[in-house]
Amino acid sequence: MIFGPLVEEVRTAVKRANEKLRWKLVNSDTGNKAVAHWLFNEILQPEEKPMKNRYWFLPGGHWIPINCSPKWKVAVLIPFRDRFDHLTILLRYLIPMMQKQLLQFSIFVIEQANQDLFNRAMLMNVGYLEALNFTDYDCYVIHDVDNVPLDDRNYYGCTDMPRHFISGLDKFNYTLRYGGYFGGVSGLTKDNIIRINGFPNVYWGWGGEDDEILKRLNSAGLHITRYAGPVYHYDVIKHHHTSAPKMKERFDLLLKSHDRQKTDGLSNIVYHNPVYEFHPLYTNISVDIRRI
Ligand code: BGN
Repeated sequence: MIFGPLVEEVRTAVKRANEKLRWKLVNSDTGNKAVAHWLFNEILQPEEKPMKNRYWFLPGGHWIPINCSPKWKVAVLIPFRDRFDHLTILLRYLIPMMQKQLLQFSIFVIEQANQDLFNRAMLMNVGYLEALNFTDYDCYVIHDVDNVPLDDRNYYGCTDMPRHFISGLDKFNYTLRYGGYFGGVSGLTKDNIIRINGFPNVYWGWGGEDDEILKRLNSAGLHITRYAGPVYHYDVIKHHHTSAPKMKERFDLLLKSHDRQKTDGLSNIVYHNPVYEFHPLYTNISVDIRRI
């Protein structure tokens, strides 16, 4: 749907990119920082870089506007495991929306490759660090896979950061359950993320990590912006999965979040051998994160 008649051309480009590029990215001794852009230029032939909707498309869901210099270079980070049916729905909305907004953007799906409890915030750290391999993003949108924006005027650039993008969810009659909610879809500049030492690595299981991220921001003197009104409404995709187990220790962790801010986050994260896979609409980074 996104590519229309270009779909075959895109499939071929993606296949070629996986053959030619992937190993260079995973092979850390190439010292990859921000070289993916260069690798794409150097290694892909012009016919492997299709154009669509006034955008230059690079395999793995990287979109660069052709006729304007974009106001923001946005990395969309989607923490993920086993929700492929949600992902296809989300991307169907997200990609045309961000193209209309003339942003430069890349979509990264950060997949937890094990059966341990899901750790959304640690995947966000991985996504932030791995995205540095691609280009110098100045804006990060952290996106739950099942939150679908309903109005394409909900701008995903990093103006008035840090931001919470949601004014209401369908399941709460388009309100929020509490004013300090910071989950679902949030936006941070690169500088915001560095200022708070990234995200906590200790939240395994459902809940609390978003509250801690908000606390981190506030204690760094960063206050969030949230706009009101229907432009910022989202629908949450309904599903039949059993809910993720809630994390019992989250109350204690939250109480002590201040003590961990400097030591738990980008400063101490460890993970090994992320696996890259380019897909037409996104780059999948699969990673077996472990307790630190
Ligand atoms: C909150 C959770 C958030 C979650 C929202 C969803 C906690 C911490 C204990 C105070 N917070 O209750 O993580 O995103 O619900 O509505 O569980």
